[in-house]
Amino acid sequence: MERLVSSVSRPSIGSIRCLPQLMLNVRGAHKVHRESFLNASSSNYIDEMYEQWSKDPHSVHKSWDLYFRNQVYQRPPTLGVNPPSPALTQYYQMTGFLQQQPAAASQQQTQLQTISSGTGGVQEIPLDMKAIQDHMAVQALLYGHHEAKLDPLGILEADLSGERPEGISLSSHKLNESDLDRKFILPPITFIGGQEKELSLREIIRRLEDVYCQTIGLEYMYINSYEKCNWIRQRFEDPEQKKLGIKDIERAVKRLIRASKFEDYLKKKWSSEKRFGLEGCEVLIPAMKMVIDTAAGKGVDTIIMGMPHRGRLNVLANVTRKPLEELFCQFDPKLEPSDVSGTGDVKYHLGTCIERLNRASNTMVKFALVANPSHLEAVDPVVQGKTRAEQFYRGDKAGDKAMSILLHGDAAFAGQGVVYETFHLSDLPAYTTHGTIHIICNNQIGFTTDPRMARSSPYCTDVARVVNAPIFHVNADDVASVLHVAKVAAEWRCTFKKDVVIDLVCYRRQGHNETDEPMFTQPFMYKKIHKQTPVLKKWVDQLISEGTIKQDWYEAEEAKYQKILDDAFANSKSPAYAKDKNWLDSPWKGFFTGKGPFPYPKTGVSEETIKTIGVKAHELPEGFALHRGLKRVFENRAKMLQEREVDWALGESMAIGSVLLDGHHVRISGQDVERGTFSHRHHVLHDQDKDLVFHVPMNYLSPTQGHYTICNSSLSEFACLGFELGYSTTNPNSLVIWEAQFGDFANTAQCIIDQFISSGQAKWVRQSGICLLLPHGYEGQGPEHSSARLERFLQMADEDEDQVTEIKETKHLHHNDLAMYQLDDVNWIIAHLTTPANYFHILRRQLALPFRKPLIMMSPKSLLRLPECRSSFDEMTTGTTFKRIYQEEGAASQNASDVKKIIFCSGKTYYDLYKERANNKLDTEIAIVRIEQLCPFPFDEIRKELEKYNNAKVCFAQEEHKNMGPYTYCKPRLACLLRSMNDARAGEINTCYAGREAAAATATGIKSSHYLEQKTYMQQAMAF
Ligand SMILES: Cc1ncc(C[n+]2csc(CCOP(=O)(O)OP(=O)(O)O)c2C)c(N)n1
Ligand SMILES: [Mg+2]
Repeated sequence: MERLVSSVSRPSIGSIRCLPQLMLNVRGAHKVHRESFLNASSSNYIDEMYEQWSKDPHSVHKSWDLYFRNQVYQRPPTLGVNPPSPALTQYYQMTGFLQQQPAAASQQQTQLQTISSGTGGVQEIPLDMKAIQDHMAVQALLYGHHEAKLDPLGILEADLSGERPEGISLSSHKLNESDLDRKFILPPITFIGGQEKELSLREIIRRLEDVYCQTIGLEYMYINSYEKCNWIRQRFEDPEQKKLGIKDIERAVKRLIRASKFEDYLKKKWSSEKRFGLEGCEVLIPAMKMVIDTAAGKGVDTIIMGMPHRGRLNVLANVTRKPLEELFCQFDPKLEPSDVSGTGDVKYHLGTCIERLNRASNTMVKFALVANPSHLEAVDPVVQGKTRAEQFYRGDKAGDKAMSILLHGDAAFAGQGVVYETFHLSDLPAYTTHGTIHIICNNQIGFTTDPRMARSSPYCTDVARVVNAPIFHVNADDVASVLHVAKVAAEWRCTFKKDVVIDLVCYRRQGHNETDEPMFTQPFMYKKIHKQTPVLKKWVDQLISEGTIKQDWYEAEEAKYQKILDDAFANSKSPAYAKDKNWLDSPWKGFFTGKGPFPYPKTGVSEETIKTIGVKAHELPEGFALHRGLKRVFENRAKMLQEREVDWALGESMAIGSVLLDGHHVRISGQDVERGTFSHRHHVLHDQDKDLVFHVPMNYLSPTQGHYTICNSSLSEFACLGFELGYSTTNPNSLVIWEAQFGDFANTAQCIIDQFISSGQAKWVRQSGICLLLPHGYEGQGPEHSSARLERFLQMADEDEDQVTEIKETKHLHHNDLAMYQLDDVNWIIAHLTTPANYFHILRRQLALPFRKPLIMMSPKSLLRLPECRSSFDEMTTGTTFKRIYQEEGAASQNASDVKKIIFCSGKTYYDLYKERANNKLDTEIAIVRIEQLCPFPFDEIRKELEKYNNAKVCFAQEEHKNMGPYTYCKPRLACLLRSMNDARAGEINTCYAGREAAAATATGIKSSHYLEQKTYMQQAMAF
């Protein structure tokens, strides 16, 4: 793009075009008008605002509130001199500057504007000058980036708009070329003057253009903080700040050599292998290293990273410094991992964890690159959760030690909703990681799709504006600018603990992957790319010609790295490097190192413990005003405890309380979990007389207990579940629970469920004990408040429906208990429980197992208050354990051979069946067996029931529709079991079904249909 003002001494057409561009970008003026903080620059207006604000801070716009709170503003002490010219007055009016005070401006032509300077002093500036300076600076800063030369190819504008705004000539704004040589006092919100206090308009524009319209484009003026804006201005407007020392240059050249030669090497050795190379954005490596060096210099020692396919191998090799042997052996199809079984993943998805010395800071830094699926951006919240957990476990309350870096592609960053959802976690008290550095590898293409067809926002980074993150766009072919931006971004994060975005505007030298032909779809772009000199050569040629580095030195460095690559390649043939454990992003040192066999855990606790929790979980601080309704709830609970009983909520409290008392950390999050969607939990109590005074009794059980975090979440399932998953992988000795508001909504987090939770261990040897509570049950609340889609979770279980599980030899732990073997062998546990005691045990079992498995729980709604749904202390005390099934214990069990029908069921259906059977006086004829743990399927225990009720018809009952619920999962397993027993009833199971008919929607929205369906299936269940 043509330079707007070529030099101070050349008052050209260009300069005439430039002035309004900076001063009155039409789009810009419009935006300024809309942003109340920036809009009002007149002192009258500010005074009015101040006046209003002093009386009532809520009466003004939030931006004004922040402005005055920050104490940037001081009232003007005097009236001033210079009247604004009629042209300027007209101009202000046109642009909306004077809309609040036209009379004041024209009458009081001597008014002064007073604002504090960046260094805290107060300057008096005549209004007309002040206004023009302010306006100019503000406009230029706000919109200069639209004119910046960000595309290394010079084709696309990074903001997708190649058009100059209309009305670009000076004359259309009542200004002319003579104004360019007028001197203006520089406002304190700019550092372009250096030592100078005033400059000609031409020079001001030239300097602003140099800072804001070259290879760096800055967006930050929406940040509601004078201090933060000034902080950024200072770092970019002062040319001294950008200068690199020779050491920095040499270090960056070496890094660029590594980044570039690594790709060349892979291309040469494995030309037909997909690697999603970094060519065109090699500068990412020195940029990331600069970020890391800067952060490490400020005390960060743990960096958790998430990134997509592009350049991932390069990041592993040159940022985390994963041994090249371990990378190269991934390309060898003959080398199988020798240590752990699993189905594995492609090499550009794997994670890793490496600790190494950072030479720049001379400190040890731990890197974790989190494994991820192809699903772009899905890893973002997982990284944040892991980072938060790292910070929690080491008491890093402000994120001084652990920090996350997220890398993104331009198309994915703009397109994927989870990016937005993750941004919204960034400042929440229970989710913040105290600032993330986002780096976009903006190659201006997504697979074959041009950004003009892929997004509606000007920049691919616009989503970051929702959290007021500063966005630094930079031309990736200007290495020095990239390094500066990277340094400032890291300093920003470490100073303000807020997110920041680096937009590396680059290109993609190959197709989407190395086997793709990009000319099919991007002929124009790729003709340019083919002619584009690689950034390493470009920069090194420049440095050599300037005499900054020597050719010999450069060649020696190149040769050094070539040797490293060759040596690693030779070594990589050894199977010693092919180990799955090399790819673990969260190794758990010291976690169950024994080989087993491990006994099935007894998860009961002493009666003393139960009583203590019962009391302490309901104690209040002195003078705490509890809600009247809650007092009644607490009284009822006290009565229940007196009777040695618990309901669902108390069973949960007992599980959590006892885990806490064992010293473990517990974290429960989700929408409205503090109270509980169904108002049953009440773990966070609010003082009725004071705002924001609340109490979490479960954190006051004992001084040695683990910490309890219970937090309501943002209204996002995808990001919040991802976050908790990441959290759960960091430390196996804590209980991490995510609760859906209703189970139905969990499918907006389907990607986390499918790609991470159900298959994470198989793909990435990464275990997680996360527990999902998914309220499920048909209670006439319509299609979206009934089903958590139990069938989907069951269908994803990796257990063979045609095989009765037996203990087999495994590579991992030894087991001689079938229940343990099954649990270890399966990808996740799925339960649909009927008693508070079993709920208590299954939560406790999560931590008692010598391995970690995700637990998917269909959790109840009406059972929360059903009087029959209670458990005695006796089912929870020492020696008791989780029951995979509940046998029939009533009359039918006394004469099992006479029983005509055995009904298998799970969850709340049991209580309906129980009542119906009693009403029909069929207690001796029908046995009901509850399958509490659906997956892994308790073949051994069910076999005993089938043997016991050997003359009974085998039936399965469920309240869900036939194509949903547990039926489709249980039917083949029951049949398989009966076949294995040579039992003739194997065929019957196909016909004996009681439940709703197959349907498209999960539940009817019509109450009468609901009741009819309920009645019909009960009748089916009771029929013979
Ligand atoms: C959620 C999701 N949808 C679709 C894809 C298929 N896909 C793989 S890469 C890609 C383009 C990504 O473009 P960009 O984010 O700009 O990254 P780049 O490949 O250009 O580095 C697409 C659509 C995917 N991996 N994930
Ligand atoms: Mg792209």
